[in-house]
Amino acid sequence: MAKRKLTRQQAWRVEKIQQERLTRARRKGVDMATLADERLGPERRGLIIANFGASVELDDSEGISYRCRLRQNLETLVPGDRVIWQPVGEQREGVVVALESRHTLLARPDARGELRPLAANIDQILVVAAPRPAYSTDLIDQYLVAAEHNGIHPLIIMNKSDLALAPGEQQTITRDLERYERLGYQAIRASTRTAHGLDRLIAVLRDKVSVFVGQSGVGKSSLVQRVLPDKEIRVGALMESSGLGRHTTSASRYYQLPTGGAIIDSPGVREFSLWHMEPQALAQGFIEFRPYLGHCRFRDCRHRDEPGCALHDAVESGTISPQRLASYHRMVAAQEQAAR
Ligand SMILES: Nc1nc2c(ncn2[C@@H]2O[C@H](COP(=O)(O)OP(=O)(O)OP(=O)(O)O)[C@@H](O)[C@H]2O)c(=O)[nH]1
Ligand SMILES: [Mg+2]
Ligand SMILES: [Zn+2]
Repeated sequence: MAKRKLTRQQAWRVEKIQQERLTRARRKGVDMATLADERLGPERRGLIIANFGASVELDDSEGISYRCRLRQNLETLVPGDRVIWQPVGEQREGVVVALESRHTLLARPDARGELRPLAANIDQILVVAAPRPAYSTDLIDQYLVAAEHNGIHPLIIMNKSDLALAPGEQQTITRDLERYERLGYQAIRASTRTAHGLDRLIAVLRDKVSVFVGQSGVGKSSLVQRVLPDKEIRVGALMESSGLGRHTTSASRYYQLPTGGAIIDSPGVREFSLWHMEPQALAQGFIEFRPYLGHCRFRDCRHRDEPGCALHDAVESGTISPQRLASYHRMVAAQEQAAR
């Protein structure tokens, strides 16, 4: 409970800082326009399409694209961000002066463990997996925990349903997907080769801002290409020898959908490591655990072999799957390992 209160307070503080920054930037923008740079046009609203580091690409309200530099002291902008910007000159260029507050933000730690934002103002996360490169339910669970933690609706896409698999492998996939469906997560089998499942995919994308995440090489960009055949999207070839993806997509990008809504393609990861979260917070991210949390005999129960563990009882009675509890334990262990 204390944790929740803190989060809300933090959110409020972040909001306040952003509002102040926005006001300050507006004031500064007016000064600049009147005093110094008369080429600087009036302030406008924009939507970030891609971030190239020193500059960003944004769309104005008519969907016209501008390349913009960034005013100093702006935080990292990501696809989906709403900003205030000013055009400069006649070449569809400009300067971003402020970031509007985000209603959701998906972030992940980089190689150095620093949290980097990935996409903003998204409604749903499409966790893409495939038989090749082999998926891991641990990685899917990490995305689900991240989504739940950020209050973003997750769905699972099992791509490459056209691949011929051994019967055992096929059964494992079916069992894994059914486990997620029992938890209430929508799981869609799809193939960009046969178009299997694409109608269902297009239906869930309508009027929502969705981000595609998942391992490199599972076919995120290929799915985006299928949904938007008119766009040119770079798709990678799997390295035949290793079966691993190659990190074809190097930066996230926002694509408006003609049917309403948008999709953000993101670069794949080999591993998605969560930022540091306490075991209790991780447990909250496993939605089926929620009704049992706080009901163990010991307040500091680690849900391992303590007597009177509500989670273990739920596994015994079949309402929590042993796979998900084991996945939770591996996630806690990985966090402890990283903290050392
Ligand atoms: N058999 C099969 N191959 C697919 C399917 N979808 C994509 N692929 C192939 O998988 C490889 C990787 O596809 P991408 O779309 O680049 O994968 P990605 O997830 O965007 O990868 P990153 O950008 O590196 O994260 C390419 O060779 C695609 O042709 C599919 O449904 N079936
Ligand atoms: Mg890609
Ligand atoms: Zn317990």
